[in-house]
Amino acid sequence: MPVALVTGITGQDGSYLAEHLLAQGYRVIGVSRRTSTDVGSRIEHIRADIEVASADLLDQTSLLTLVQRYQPDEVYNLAAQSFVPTSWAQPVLTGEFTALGVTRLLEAVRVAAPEARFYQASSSEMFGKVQEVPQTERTPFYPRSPYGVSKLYGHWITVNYRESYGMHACSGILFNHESERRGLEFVTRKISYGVALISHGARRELRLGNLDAERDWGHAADYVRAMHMMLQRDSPRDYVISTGETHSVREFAELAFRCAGLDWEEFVQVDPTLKRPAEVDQLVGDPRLANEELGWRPTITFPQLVERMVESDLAIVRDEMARGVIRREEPGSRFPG
Ligand code: NAP
Ligand code: F7E
Repeated sequence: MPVALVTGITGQDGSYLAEHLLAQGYRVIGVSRRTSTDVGSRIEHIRADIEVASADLLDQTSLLTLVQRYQPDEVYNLAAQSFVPTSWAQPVLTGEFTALGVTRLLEAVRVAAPEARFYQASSSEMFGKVQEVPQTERTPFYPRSPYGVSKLYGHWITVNYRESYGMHACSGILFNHESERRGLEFVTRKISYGVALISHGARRELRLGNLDAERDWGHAADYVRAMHMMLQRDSPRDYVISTGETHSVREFAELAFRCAGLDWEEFVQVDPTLKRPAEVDQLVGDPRLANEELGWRPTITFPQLVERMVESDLAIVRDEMARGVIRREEPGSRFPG
């Protein structure tokens, strides 16, 4: 039974990747840091099928001990401080997790399991102020946030360990991928959950920032398949993983409200305080290399993604209201930014 070590197991991608690897017959070791509250809701349904080990990207010894103990065949580094606005509020911490954390894990693998195959979760945020459209594996990078800069470090250190030590290390340059399990602070889930709250009468408005930003949005379940496919290649190489389509935040909102039979313009308020110090205006990836060499293709379309997220949040909010977790909106209160 091949052994896969997955950091960031409690995150969106960690949960989908674990499901996929279990279906492929792997022994899955999920890595979680110690927290004072339970962060395991996304993996509750597979908790009996995986093992969860404790380690932190900030702690070199914990990572080395982990790799020594489990001797993984494949290591997927999904852990990161992944929310772009927080990277301006906590730039040093973001660099520690999202940049140097990659070196710490690579060092642990180099020392304790050098034959293991290593996947780094790189990001389209590295393209930032885009230098060409669409973006490919050869497009120059121009990150626009401390998060993007940190991911770029993680990307190049992975290339460097591949070239310096001959390790089977590669990066997936993944464009935005969302799901019913997306964190509530990211714009797609903020919208789908906001639509559900409004639809059930628990809120009267949804405050958003830049409606003109355009993203290449896919579904996380499709994207984790690409991560696994990349590690099955004999020679490691980096790939852009995207749908090749771009849509604005406005379009996402319009469609999401329509899924619930509502007109977005009646409920969405633009809040300038939610705009970013430096924006990534438009992202659209060219996934042809992954199509051709990996045989990877997304299966969930943009309208299906939006519909799935809205349907899921309508059910979640219905249940939360039935349990009294959400109260109907008091007059004058506002949806939190
Ligand atoms: P996510 O939901 O924010 O999950 C991040 C994970 O990292 C969580 O499990 C979190 O654990 C863990 N983590 C954070 N700091 C850690 C630390 N110091 N030590 C150990 N674990 C730590 O992110 P995601 O959407 O699943 O994304 C997965 C990866 O892909 C991230 O690296 C992200 O930057 C990258 N990425 C995401 C996208 C996207 O559109 N989703 C696109 C490109 C790249 P806690 O539960 O304890 O907080
Ligand atoms: O923002 C705009 C915002 O926070 C998307 C992460 O997974 O993907 C993600 O980063 C766009 C931006 O994701 C609101 O200004 C408008 O232009 O959902 P987001 P992101 O910043 O693209 C990349 C690939 C990653 O690697 C990251 O880890 O939407 N926007 N109004 C808003 N965004 C938020 N969050 N909230 C708003 O109210």
